[in-house]
Amino acid sequence: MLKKLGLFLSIILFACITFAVGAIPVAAETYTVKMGADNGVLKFVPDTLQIKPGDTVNFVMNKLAPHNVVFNKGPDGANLAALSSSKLLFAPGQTYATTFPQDVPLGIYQYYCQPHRGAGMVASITVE
Ligand SMILES: [Cu+2]
Repeated sequence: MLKKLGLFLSIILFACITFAVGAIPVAAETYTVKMGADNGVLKFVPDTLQIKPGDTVNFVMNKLAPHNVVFNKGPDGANLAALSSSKLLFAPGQTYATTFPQDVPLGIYQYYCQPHRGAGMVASITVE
């Protein structure tokens, strides 16, 4: 009887700890994506990225201006316009930061740079 009670109590305790640990909010991260590779290639670097809801992606103007960030494909319900910025960045170091909200639909978000889309300046961000 006591043994059973002990087991029961340890299960409850384990459940409480698991819940408490799960409830601790994970701090949002900020990722940097360079616009234009250091070696002079028209690319976003990195051109694939895994993030979580709530994270921010900071696009930094690097080489071969001008660049911008236009999201054109995402999971159902994604607000692609809210993530995009058609404003062109020219000066190295200029930034455009976009935050993926906590309630953002999970999936793959594809984006491109308007002036260099034809040159292959396309990339994606996976929210998981
Ligand atoms: Cu560009």
